[in-house]
This record gives sequence, C-alpha cells and structure tokens, in this order.
Amino acid sequence: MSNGIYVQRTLAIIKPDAVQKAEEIEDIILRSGFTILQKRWIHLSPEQCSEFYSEHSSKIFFPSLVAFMSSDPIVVMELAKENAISSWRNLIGNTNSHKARNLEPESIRAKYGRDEQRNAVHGSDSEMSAEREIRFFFGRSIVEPIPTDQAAKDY
Ligand code: RTP
Ligand code: MG
Repeated sequence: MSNGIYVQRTLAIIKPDAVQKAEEIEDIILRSGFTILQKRWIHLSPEQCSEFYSEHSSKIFFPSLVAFMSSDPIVVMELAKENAISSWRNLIGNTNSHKARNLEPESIRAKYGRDEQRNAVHGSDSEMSAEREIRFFFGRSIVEPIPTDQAAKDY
C-alpha cells in the first residue's frame, strides 16, 4: 500500500447555460484546490454531443440533452487534484439544480444551474469515464498518472 498522494484527473465542462459565468466558476475551481491542466472553448455539433453522451442514448431526455449541449459554446477543462473525480462531483452537487439548492446550497449547480437539464457543469463519474472524456476533448492528458498501487494496476 503506497503512502503517496494519488493526484487524479477528471474532466469538467461548463455547459452552455453557464458559460457567461465561466470566470466565476473557474475561480471556485482554483480556490477549491484544483489545478487546471488544460482548457478549451468549443462549440460541439449535435453529432459530437451524441457521441459524448452516448451512454444516455436510450433515455427520454437524450434528444433534448443533445440540443442543449450543442446550442452554444462550452468550456472543457482537465482538472487535477487528490481524488479529483469525487472531489469535483461533490463540489458540483446534485444533477437536479433544484435538489442541489435544497441539499447542497454551496454547490456549483445550486448557484448556477437552472433545472435538471440546464445544470451548469459536468463531471466525469469514474476513472474510466475520465480517461475517455479527457481523450475525447484533448487527445491525451499532458501529465502521466502518478503511479500508486491502484494506479499501477489501472494503467
Ligand atoms: P453530467 O454527466 O453532465 O456530469 O451529469 P450527471 O452525471 O450528474 O447526470 P447524468 O445522469 O449523467 O445525466 C447527464 C446530463 O443529462 C441531463 N439530464 N437531463 N430528466 C432530465 O431532463 C435530465 N436528466 C439528466 C443533465 O444535463 C445531466 O447533467
Ligand atoms: Mg453523468
């Protein structure tokens, strides 16, 4: 068992409903101890959104999600921090912005989201999806994962 800190990477997106607040959200990200390794603005096509969210292709909200995510530019960021995936998911809060306002009033979705779809931000939900999503937008991470017992097994 390693005693080292496991600096993990995750993918964050500032969605079309919140890009006007991108600077404020980036401030929160940095004040919360994340490093922004890579960042780009991009306007996704409906086809690219469908591919990115393919795990939801059978859901009733899929067409509307694709229309929303391709409606305007987004900001995508590769973030690094110890336990970045769960740390970022905790900071963004419940998927439904109304629930986030009740349950986690300090969360990003509570502050900047509108409803269950227009919820301001995205976060990878596992190491596997983080790898896939970082590759989707950036080709590859600019840093090699720090080897720990777990990481050595995964990579
Ligand atoms: P995300 O992937 O964007 O970080 O969000 P999440 O894990 O919290 O939620 P997920 O279940 O993966 O849903 C992906 C995105 O689809 C939209 N959504 N709309 N009932 C609805 O209208 C509905 N449910 C989900 C949201 O934009 C959600 O973030
Ligand atoms: Mg998700």
